Amino acid sequence: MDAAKTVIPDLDALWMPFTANRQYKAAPRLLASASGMYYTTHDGRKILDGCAGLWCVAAGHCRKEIADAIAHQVQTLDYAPPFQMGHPLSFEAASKVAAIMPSGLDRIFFTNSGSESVDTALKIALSYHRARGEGQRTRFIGRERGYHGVGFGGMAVGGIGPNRKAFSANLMPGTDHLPATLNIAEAAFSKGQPTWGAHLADDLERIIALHDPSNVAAVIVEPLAGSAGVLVPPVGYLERLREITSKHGILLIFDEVITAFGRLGAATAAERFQVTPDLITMAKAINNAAVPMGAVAVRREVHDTVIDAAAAGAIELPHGYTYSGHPLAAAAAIATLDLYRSEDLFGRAAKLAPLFEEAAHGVRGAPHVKDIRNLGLVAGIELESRPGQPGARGYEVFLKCLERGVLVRYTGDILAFSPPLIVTEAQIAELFDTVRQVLKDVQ
Ligand code: PXG
Repeated sequence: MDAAKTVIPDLDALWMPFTANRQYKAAPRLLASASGMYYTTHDGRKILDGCAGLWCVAAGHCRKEIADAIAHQVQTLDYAPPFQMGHPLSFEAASKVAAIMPSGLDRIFFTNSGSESVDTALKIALSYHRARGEGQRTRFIGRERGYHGVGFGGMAVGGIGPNRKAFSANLMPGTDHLPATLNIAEAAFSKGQPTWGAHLADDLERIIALHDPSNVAAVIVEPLAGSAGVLVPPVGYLERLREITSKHGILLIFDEVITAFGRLGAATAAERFQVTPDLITMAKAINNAAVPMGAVAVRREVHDTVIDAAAAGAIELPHGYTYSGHPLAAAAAIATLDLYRSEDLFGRAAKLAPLFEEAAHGVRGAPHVKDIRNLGLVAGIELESRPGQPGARGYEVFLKCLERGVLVRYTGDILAFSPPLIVTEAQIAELFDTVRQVLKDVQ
């Protein structure tokens, strides 16, 4: 298709997700094609992808190996029911995912999104405690500013106020929240993990004591919080969460929807931080986002406990999706994981990280910059908000970067950067140079 000739379609019927629909439709921005590090817009402009789509296209766009695997699969076996039936690729994909998870987390449940992975993990946690005869362990603890998707479970453990506001009375009961770890007064412009803030994990002891440990099922956190604006865990913080949860028999869930598959320079954040949770939720880069897919990796003992508690012939976990382990998604996952390995993309992310860090922090001193945070191939640049207009400046920077051919993500007045792991040194420089220039032009 000639991208330059793409016509803008009628926009009315589509209710767009997490979008200011009226504002968008008044001045639409359409992407027509993509390749490697670049998108092409409907009017033929090339855009450097500074955020891997939405943190998900880790191997770069339209990779031939992945496209070929999907094309072959759709003509071979388009769909197979996943309940009481199977097809080889979902088993193969599970083995490949298990192989790169932390040691012991080698049982894989497939979903179609991060939100579904989170709700699945919460249900597995409840099922595990019930199977052990501790069915009273029903409480969950999330964290302020955490994002765990948009299911009722994920929203409840999530900590983003505006996402919860309209649904407040209907959220899953019995959830508490740890404090967020970001403190700009104490840790502004930290490179990598801040040294301030490990003590915030001690709040977990307080919350657990309030409800009694015997009532708490699981703690869920993003090891590095992405959506709420790149919150890097303080040194020692995740270790402390692990210590406290283990002490009280509480499961620890890492929501790695953003961090899994190389983003931090290792297969998982768990590996990067050397802290092993009991469950890991993932999605996005699991198959380079070519077909919707998510998964939960489960510690074998947790899996075996649920499986072994059921009567012979009984369905052990009454949970699953029509598209769990979909043949196209599984084919894409196998091809993607092979690409990650053959091109050593996780290693590449680790090697580029110091340069990426320098480039991101090179924006320090530009107008409006309040904080810069980074780890692996993730960076966040927090801007001072315009008085009385939170988010307006972030939106304007996003638009102006796009005009100059660079796609960045913004959340309120925080800019987020998470390029595909194939990004070059020159493209990293272009990304942050563009932002620096744009900041000079923004009120
Ligand atoms: N958990 C985490 C940690 C996420 O980042 C989800 C769950 C939900 O995944 P699904 O696939 O249901 O959307 C996410 C999603 C952003 C942004 O700009 C981040 C996400 C989604 C959309 C935008 O930061 N993360």
